Amino acid sequence: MPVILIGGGGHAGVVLEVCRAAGVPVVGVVDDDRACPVATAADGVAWLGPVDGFVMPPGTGFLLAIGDLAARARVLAAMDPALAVGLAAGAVVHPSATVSGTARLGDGVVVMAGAVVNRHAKVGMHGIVNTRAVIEHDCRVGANSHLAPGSVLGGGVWVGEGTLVGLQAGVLPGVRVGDGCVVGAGAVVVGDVADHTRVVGVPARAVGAAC
Ligand code: JB2
Repeated sequence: MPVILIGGGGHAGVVLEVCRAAGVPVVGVVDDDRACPVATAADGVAWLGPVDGFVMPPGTGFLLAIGDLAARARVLAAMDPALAVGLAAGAVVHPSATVSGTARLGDGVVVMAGAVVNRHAKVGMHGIVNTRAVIEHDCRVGANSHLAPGSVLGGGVWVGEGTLVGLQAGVLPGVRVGDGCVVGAGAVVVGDVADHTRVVGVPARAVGAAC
């Protein structure tokens, strides 16, 4: 299905390249800023208008292409829920990523170059599996969560919705990380993390609430 990117910044540029590598046609970009980086002659992507009031053309799906999780949630919340589900594009996977045939990716998930999603893992709608992230067997990742570049979830890890696992962070096998959490870059999570908690360090410790 041809897709429209929602958001036209740095993250969208990477999503655009994943789509092109995967052979998914990109119709254009929707962003409040007409001069957003992706809507340039170099990328050859049309600017279709601002987010507010944008109506998806028939036969197209959308990919959330904003990196910030709070902004993504705001955009989703402003959509008609039925429309948001009905028009979300299927998952888009870079050809250099490895996704097990038994893994399940929700609509709108983007799997970037070199990532691995192993046996029986599940990633919820609009998840970001960023460059070289690894999701081991039997993991569950909730909707609209972001596994940043180089992050690793051990086998059977559970990650809630709207959670960021930062650059090169790791979560040990079987650990549960709640909804709306932030795992700082390079942290190693060795025990369960309550909802809306920010953890940093090795071993990771809570340092307050995630905004
Ligand atoms: O609340 C919002 C909103 N916040 C940002 N509502 C709407 N409708 N649009 C929003 N945006 C749009 O997302 C901005 O207009 C802008 O075009 C785009 C954000 O672009 P930026 O390049 O600032 O960030 P990004 O989200 O594309 O990338 C970030 O996240 C990635 C995961 C960067 O930190 C990247 O380095 C990172 N890899």
